[in-house]
Formats: sequence, structure tokens, C-alpha cells
Amino acid sequence: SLGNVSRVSFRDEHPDLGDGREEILKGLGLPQKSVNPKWFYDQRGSELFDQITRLPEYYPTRTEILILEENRDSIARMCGPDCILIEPGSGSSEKVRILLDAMRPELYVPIDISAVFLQRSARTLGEEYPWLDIAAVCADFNGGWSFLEELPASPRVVFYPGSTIGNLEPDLAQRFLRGLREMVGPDGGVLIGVDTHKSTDRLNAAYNDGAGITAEFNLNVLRRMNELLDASFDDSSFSHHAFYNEGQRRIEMHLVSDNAQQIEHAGGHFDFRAGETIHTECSYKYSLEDFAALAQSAGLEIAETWQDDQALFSVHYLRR
Ligand code: AVJ
Repeated sequence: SLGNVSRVSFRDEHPDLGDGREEILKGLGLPQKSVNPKWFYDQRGSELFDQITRLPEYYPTRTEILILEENRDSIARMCGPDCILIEPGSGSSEKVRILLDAMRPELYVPIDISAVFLQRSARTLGEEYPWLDIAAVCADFNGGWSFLEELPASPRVVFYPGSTIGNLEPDLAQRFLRGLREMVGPDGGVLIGVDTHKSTDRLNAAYNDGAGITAEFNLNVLRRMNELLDASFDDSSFSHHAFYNEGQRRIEMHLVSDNAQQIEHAGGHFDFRAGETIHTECSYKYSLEDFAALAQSAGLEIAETWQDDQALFSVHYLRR
């Protein structure tokens, strides 16, 4: 940083968001209709998710923050004093502040697909941490990390909190971790938050809150479908359904068509049988053994794990 003013740079890779129409039509044309959970997060969806993180039944966010706060010094030691801290899907960068109170990375690289949100969050962070250099990059990292080539040679640590990895099917989770292994190199690591496998009752409650916010969050994606496809989904004829699929160790969220119905859209129509569902999200849960096996399959080992005293959530440090 230039003395006591942080350098905040911003680069826009102009990620091709596409209009998603083709991908969505494909998913809604499958025998088990499905929609990618990334479509949840329009303005309304992001506000609803923010409310979810504060619900009494939804333990993951507050538990992860507690783990990071209580273990920030040993986490900082694991990451090393002068690492480059890279955060894919950085959003409001609110969790990284916990780490910045215990470590001084040489550079912080927030990556997000929303340019406006990224710029605003990076600027605010730079004001709060004047010693921190920030290189914000607007990119879609699902296409790989080639946009990160010209970083300084310091050790790279990827910070990937929130159990976001739980949204990926196991084979894609393995591929994602393999990509991180490649990008961080032999002297780098991955600091990752993972929700743990636990009782079905506890998990079902976290996705079926009494206030109905999760139901609203799930149903909101129909509004998004109407906008993107010029469709006529009526959210009063669909119901939220979330359950823990114990065999697969994943929460599944679905929207159930309450009756047989036909939904018009710009390119035609969708037919729903009564009770037929749209699968809107998977949220995989991992025991320590499960996650160690996944990491190992990606060529990474768990060097350290931090948990809360009820082992509701885990933060792992992975390296080659
Ligand atoms: C942000 C994907 C980790 O899977 O728990 C919260 C999203 N869905 N309630 C999760 C979510 C329903 C959340 N992740």
C-alpha cells in the first residue's frame, strides 16, 4: 500500500453472463426439471438470502463466523504472513474482515461476477483497512483462473467460505478443488467452509424455517424465470419442498406443482403433472471423513480443521 492509503485496483473481465435462456430451457426440459441455484440471486433473492443467514434455524452463517473469529490466529498462521488472499464469489467481503483482523496479506483479490457490487465492496474495504492492497477482478471463475496470471510470486491462499462448495455435485466439487490446487501451487492453500453431515431434523429445520423465508427465497426463482423466459409461472400454484436426502447426504430444494398445469413462455410451454417438481438446489453436507476423501480425490489433504463445539460446521485448510 502507498503509506496509509490502500491501493484498490479494479479489473473487469466482462464475464459473459449470457441471458441464461438456453441453459434454463434445457434444465426445465429434463425428465426431472431443474434450475441452476445461481439464478436465485437477483436483488430480491440476495435480500432474502441475507435474511436467511439471520434465521434462528439457519445455523451455518453464524457458526462459521464464530469459528473464524475464535480461531483467527491459528488460521492466520496456517495461511502464512504475506500470502495473497484470493476470494472467489467475494460478495460483500464481510467474512474476510475477520481474517484481516489477524493477518496482513500482501494483496487481497476479491472476485465476483457483479461488477457494481464488487467495486463498492472493494472501495469500502479499502477505506476500513488502509494498509490493505486490493486487486478486485470482475470475472466468472467457473471458466478457470487464467485471468489471475500476473499476480506477485507470494504464496496464494483461496478463501472459499459459506459451504458454497455444497452447491456442487461431488464430481464438479472435485473438479473445482483440482482447479484450486493447480492455481494455488505447491506453497499455497485453500481455506474453505463446509457444512457438516448431521441429524435430518436439524438440517430439515434449517431449510424449512418457521417464518417461511426459505420458501419465499425458493419461490422467488419463478419470478426470475418469468423475467428471463417471458413465462407465466404463478407462484401461488407451486410449493416449497426441502428435505435431507440421507442417502446422498444432501439437502434438496424443490418447487412442487400443486396441480397439473401448463406454463406458457416465449418459446412454447412447460407441462407439469400434479406433484411434479422443479429441483432448484442441492446443498451437500460432509462428515470429516467425507470431505477428507473429496479433498484427497482432488490431490489435496486437510492440514487443519476448526469446528464449533457442536461440530455443526467446519473450516478446513487444504494443501498439496
Ligand atoms: C449459500 C448455497 C451455502 O446451501 O445453505 C440457504 C443457500 N439455500 N438456504 C445453502 C441456501 C437455502 C446456501 N448456500
